[in-house]
Amino acid sequence: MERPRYLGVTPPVDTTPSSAEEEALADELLATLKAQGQFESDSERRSREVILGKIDKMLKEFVYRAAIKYKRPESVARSYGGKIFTFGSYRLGVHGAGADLDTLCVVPSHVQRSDFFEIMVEMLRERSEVTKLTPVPETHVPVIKMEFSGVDIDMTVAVLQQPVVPEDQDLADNNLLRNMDPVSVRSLNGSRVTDEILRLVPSIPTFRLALRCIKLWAKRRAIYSNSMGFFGGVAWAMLVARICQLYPNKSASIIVTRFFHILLRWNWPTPIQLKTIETGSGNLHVWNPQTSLSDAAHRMPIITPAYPSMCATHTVSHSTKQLIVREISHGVGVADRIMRREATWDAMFEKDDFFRTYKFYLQVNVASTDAEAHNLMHGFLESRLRQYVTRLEHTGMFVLIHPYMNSFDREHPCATDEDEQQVRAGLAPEERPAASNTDGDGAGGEAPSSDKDGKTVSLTTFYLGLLLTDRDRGANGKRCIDLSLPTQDFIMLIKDTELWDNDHMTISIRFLRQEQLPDEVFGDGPRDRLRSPDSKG
Ligand code: 3AT
Ligand code: MN
Ligand code: MN
Repeated sequence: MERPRYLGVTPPVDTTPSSAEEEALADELLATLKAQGQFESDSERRSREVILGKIDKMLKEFVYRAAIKYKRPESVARSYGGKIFTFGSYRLGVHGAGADLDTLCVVPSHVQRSDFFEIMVEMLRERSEVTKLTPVPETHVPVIKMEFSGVDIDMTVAVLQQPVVPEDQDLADNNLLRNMDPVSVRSLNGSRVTDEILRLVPSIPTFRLALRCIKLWAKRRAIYSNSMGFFGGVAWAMLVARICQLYPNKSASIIVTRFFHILLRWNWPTPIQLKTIETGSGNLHVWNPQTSLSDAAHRMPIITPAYPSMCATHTVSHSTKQLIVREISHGVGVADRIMRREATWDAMFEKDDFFRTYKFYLQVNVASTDAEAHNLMHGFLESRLRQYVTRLEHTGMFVLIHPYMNSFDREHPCATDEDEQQVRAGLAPEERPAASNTDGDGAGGEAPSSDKDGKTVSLTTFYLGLLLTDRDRGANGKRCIDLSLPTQDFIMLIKDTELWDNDHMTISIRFLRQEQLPDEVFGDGPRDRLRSPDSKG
């Protein structure tokens, strides 16, 4: 069969090159991203390369030590290899300064995953460069988290069904997945997907520049989060890659503009895919809305290109879909103004106005006196907040529930029990009479540990913006809003996890009117009045 001369599931829309003007706009985009601090420095780049080299050496030593453990002869133990791969934003070449480094350790079949979490973790513990070492073995994709020479590292592992992993090992062959354990398949997937995306775009430099623009836009507009029901890094990358396929010779400025226009008109749930989905020979589940009810329920499916293809956007809800579409439609206008030179690229990266948009909000507070446990709880709460949104959606009282991607995290020194209770309940400094003694006053409480009796409370706050239907108005026009059922239900769900520590943790949820929002959510900006889609009051 002859290979089509284009990348993607349909022919390109336009293969002509960009005009000089469009090229100039792409150069301006690059300059704006640089001015916004979106690129790492040369020294940071070199430092990451050195770190990768060191980790690769450690990996080979680890494979050797595992071989010795299983009584392989010394003479061959050195020949089993092992190789490090990268994935995530670093592999795509779109990482910012301070981004983490996602690495995958590929090891031969004599190695057990448990060895990785024992021998490798021990080797890392002995290194002076390593801090904040946190092995997370029991999870969907097991990972060792750490800082290596100050750089955040996520380290995953995949065991190949072959005796040796040579230096030129490639991960593209689907046959590698035969007889492989499912955890290794999942771990391998991150790397296979990023590699495949790069193979499927016509121009990698153009793809990178356009993707950097879209990622920063999505973060500033607060719609960048898989766990909260928006799109994550891989999904944004696939969307931009698809537009690049449709306009193979256009510069990044046009890719960005077409991105908004095409997505605004996209007929969801028609999936976005970069190539024909491979059904594969194994029995791994491949995304298929014809045969799977849960696949058919995906609202904005964006499908990963590497076998076994999955939907990267399964968390999108009724509400988050509306929000994504709303932002895309806003983006269309901004992109068009930039193209007409009525605005500069900075307009693309304006911050969201979440806290000025709604009349009512829910404030979800989790507080703990154990900072380390609190950290884990924070991640758990973030991953479960969607379930609160779903429960609220089911009440039928809302047109929209808007989960805010960014949480507010701080440590409060509390001098008195009363103050502690108020902090735990999520009361802002300006709402707490006792707060002046602890938060601001330099003499009283700047160093929490110096407080003899006082405790330090770690507090995490998430917000949901609420757009109500008109249905709940009584005869007198007054609202009657009772959210206690879904709220209690959600609180029970949070308290039900092993991470919950009833002696040190509290969770509270407050219903706030816009005027009641604490000052901190407005940052340094003016606390101006509501501008809203919720003008009905
Ligand atoms: P940053 O530049 O790091 O913000 P990124 O795209 O590299 O963007 P992550 O480091 O969070 O984002 O994730 C990299 C990849 O790791 C994306 C996905 O393939 C995988 N991944 C992330 N979180 C999870 C998770 N909870 N479970 C499984 N895979 C995950
Ligand atoms: Mn990353
Ligand atoms: Mn990561």
